[in-house]
Amino acid sequence: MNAIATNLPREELLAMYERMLLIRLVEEQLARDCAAGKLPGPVHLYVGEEAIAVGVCRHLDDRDWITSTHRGHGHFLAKGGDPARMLAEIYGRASGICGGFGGSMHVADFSKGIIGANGVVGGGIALAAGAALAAQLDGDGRVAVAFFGDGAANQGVLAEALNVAALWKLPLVLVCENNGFSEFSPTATVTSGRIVERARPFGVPGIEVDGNDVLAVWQAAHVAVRRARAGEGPTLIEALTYRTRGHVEYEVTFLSEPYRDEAEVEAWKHKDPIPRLASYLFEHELAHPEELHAIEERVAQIVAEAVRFAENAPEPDPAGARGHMFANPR
Ligand SMILES: Cc1ncc(C[n+]2csc(CCOP(=O)(O)OP(=O)(O)O)c2C)c(N)n1
Repeated sequence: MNAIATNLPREELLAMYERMLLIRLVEEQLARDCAAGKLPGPVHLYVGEEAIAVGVCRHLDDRDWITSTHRGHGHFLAKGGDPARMLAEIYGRASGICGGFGGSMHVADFSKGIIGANGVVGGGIALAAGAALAAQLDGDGRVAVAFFGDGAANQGVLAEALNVAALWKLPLVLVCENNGFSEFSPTATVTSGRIVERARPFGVPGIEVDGNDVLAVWQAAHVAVRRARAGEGPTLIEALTYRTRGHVEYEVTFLSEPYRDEAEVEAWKHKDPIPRLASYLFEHELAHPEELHAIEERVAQIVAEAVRFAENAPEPDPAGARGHMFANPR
């Protein structure tokens, strides 16, 4: 671990612990909701990958932009999105962050710089490149971050974004979350070479990082965001991680056979980023178990209130659906 990350103030470490936990508890809630048949649409959960969104977004403020993926709840919450309005959106309610018309794969909040989750694999990469160009034209020091998966790294748009961002020195940070799978295909069966090395032909720095170590992610993002803000151009970060839940929550209902080894899943659960940060805090005498317990209770309370808000919110008026489809409806 780099010296800067290990010298982080205790408050910063506790804030990261709390935010990772918020994502985890919201996702576990959604897993239960999905199993109970409560959700109107599919959810792709981020369980096990929380350190990436949190370690990166700690360097951003509301004016910076992020783009996300179909697995986007963690990015939304890490960037400061409201859990209650996100849950209401996923439950399809009028108080949802997009009025209940977007659902899980479209949670967005421009006031927080969250351009949105995205059902188009790789779609967020181009949107972030555009946001980075806008930031550069505005000259106000904002940066844009694209989160995307290893599957998305095989879309041509990554090369296009690397090319133009390197050429124009755009304030862009490309964060590939390599969780070992693209739907049900192991990464090794669909991806050649190392993703991090795809930056090199464009003269862009590439940083490979343990995506389950929030301090390592924080450190990599520190370097990349500083570079972007200083006008030095883009960076590609490849964060190695694993999704310990399915690709999509209800996959058990349509998969005829398992596509991965249970022992592998269990092994990765032992690298869970949240207990890992807790162990770091205890080992370095930066927190007592009671303190973390108090954080856990506080976060559980926030999630319970968010669920209550979402459950009690009204359904949207179906007559309004087309109003959200066009900027200037005729
Ligand atoms: C352009 C496009 N192609 C295919 C799909 C179908 N699809 C949805 S998720 C997914 C896998 C994406 O894998 P990855 O980018 O590694 O993200 P992960 O699900 O692992 O987080 C695919 C192929 C899609 N939504 N969009």
